[in-house]
Order: sequence, then structure tokens, then C-alpha cells
Amino acid sequence: MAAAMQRVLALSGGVGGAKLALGLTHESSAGALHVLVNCADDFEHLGLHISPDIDTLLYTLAGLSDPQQGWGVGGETFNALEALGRLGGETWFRLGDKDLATHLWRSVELGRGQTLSQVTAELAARLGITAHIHPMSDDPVRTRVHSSLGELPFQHYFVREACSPQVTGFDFDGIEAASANHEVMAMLAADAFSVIVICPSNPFVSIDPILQLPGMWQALASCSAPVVLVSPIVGGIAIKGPAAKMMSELGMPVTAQGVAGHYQRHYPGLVDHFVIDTSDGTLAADIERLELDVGVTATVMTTLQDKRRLARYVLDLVNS
Ligand code: FO1
Repeated sequence: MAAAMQRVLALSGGVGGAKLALGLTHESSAGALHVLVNCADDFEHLGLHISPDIDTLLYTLAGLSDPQQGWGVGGETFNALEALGRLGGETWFRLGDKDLATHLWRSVELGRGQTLSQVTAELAARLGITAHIHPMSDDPVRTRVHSSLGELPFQHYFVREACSPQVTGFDFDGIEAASANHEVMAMLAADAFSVIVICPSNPFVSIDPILQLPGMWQALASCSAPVVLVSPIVGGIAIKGPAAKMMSELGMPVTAQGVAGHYQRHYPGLVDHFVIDTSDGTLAADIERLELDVGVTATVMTTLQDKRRLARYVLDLVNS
């Protein structure tokens, strides 16, 4: 009898999560990887529905992403945005010409009554991606950043204000009424995954919105697959994005231990294994006191080899 497929579920935000997802696709069999993606930083802009984290996953897994930024399409041009600027339109959110095609296509399909899950699956298929990319919900959930400038929609905080306001907290507008992704919830109920990986994404604005969908973290915690969390903080800094700055402004220790504390406080019993970087190895004993099994390895992903090596480590951790 053929061995059952080892299905992997990865929870991801944008750039950091997409790097590990790419490693996981290479290290698992075709079609075995499912990625549940944050959509709370989606927004409606210039009449289009923009899903930044889904697109980062799509472009990364299709080999199209801009290698420097991690988001957007490589070799991009900005002719449409420049023309819009000449007309006096908004240009603070850098939409490239090729990237615009994705937002146009998605917006048209959503307007025809397709769900975000259907549109995402179709985009992934057309880009030749074998992994399953699931939006966290088909219902609108929008991150609001409470900050020194007052309450800001996520992309206004992140891009327009370049993350400079001091944050005091976050909330996710629409989350109570939203349904978690139906396909992933059904697979969790059927115990279809061998391992669940929480990618090294921002805990507050990428992973919290996924976990706080009604019933989501409880479904993850109660299925039999072990949950592995990879620290987004290495040596006191975030490899990408504002996670370290947010932790400091929220009065948390800016360490892998601070990350572990956040998950243990808000989602007790969810995480089984916590993977930290070799440079943080001295924190392992203290983190183990938080009742987590700690794995120590190189977690900074620069090359494809780094991504595959970390993915292999995570998969082997739960098989050992
Ligand atoms: N991030 C930026 O820092 N500046 C931008 O102008 C920008 C444009 C952009 C366009 C399309 C897209 O899919 C993503 C884009 N991002 C941009 C990235 C994105 O806003 C963030 O990385 C995520 O929302 C956080 O994960």
C-alpha cells in the first residue's frame, strides 16, 4: 500500500513566511503543502482589491518575486503609477505594472462573485504553483493599528507612514463575524495534516489575525499534528519588517523568549516546538521553562539552500 501523503500546513504573513514556504515546497511532495495566509492587511485601493501577503506567496512560489524587496514582481516597471501621479492620483503604495495585472484580475473575479479562496486558487494554478494557498478567510478582516498618530489602517501605518508611529496595540475589524477558511478547517477536523508550521512572520499583524479567527487556534491545538513555531526574532532584531520595533513599543523583551511568551500567553498549549536561531542558543534553557521543546538551528534564510535546510530541519524535528 502507498504511504499516506505527509501534508504540511504553514501559517504565513508576507516575506519571511514566503521564504520558509518556498523551502517547504521543495522539501515536501507535490501538492502536500497548504499555506494559510494572513489577509488582514488586504485593502481596497484605487478601486482594486489588494492582497499583499497572498501575492507575496504567489510570486515567491512561482519564482517571480523581486529578490531585493521580497514583495512585488522582479524586473518591475512603474509606468501606470507614474502616469497616475501626473494626474494627481495617490502613489504612496508602489503598484508596479505587472503587479497591477494581478490586482485587476482579482478585482474583476471578486466582482463576478468568486470568493477570495477561489480567485487565489485560480491565480496559483495559472502561475503553475503546486502548493495550496488559502486566504485565512473569505470575509473581510482589516488590521487597525493603534498608534501615536491615532488609529491607522494597516497599509497606512506600514507603507504610507513607513512604520514610524509608535504602536500601542492592534485590533482586527470584522474578525468576530468572519469564518475561518472552510477547506483548512475541514482538513483540521479530519486530522489531515502531519505537521503545522508557524512561519517566522510578525506575531502581531501576520499570525495573530489568523489565530484569532473564530475557532482557529483551538482547531490547530486540538488536532494531532505537532505545531512548530519558527522565531521571527534573531539576536534581538527582526530579519524583515517591524516586529522588533513593535515588541519594544509594546514593552515586551525583544528576544525569541519574548516571542515564546506572546504565544504561550495568548494561545496556551498551541505550540509544541519552538525553533530559534543558533545565535540565540543561550536562551534555550529559559524558553524550555515556558514548557516548549526548543530546537536550535540556523534560521536566517538568504539562499534557496538556507530555505530548504530550515524546512528540512522543521520537518525532521517532528519526525524524530
Ligand atoms: N511595501 C512597501 O513597503 N511599500 C510599498 O509601496 C509596497 C507596495 C506593495 C504593492 C503590492 C504588494 O502586494 C505589496 C506591497 N508592499 C509594499 C508590501 C506590503 O504592503 C507588506 O509587505 C505587507 O502588507 C506586510 O506583510
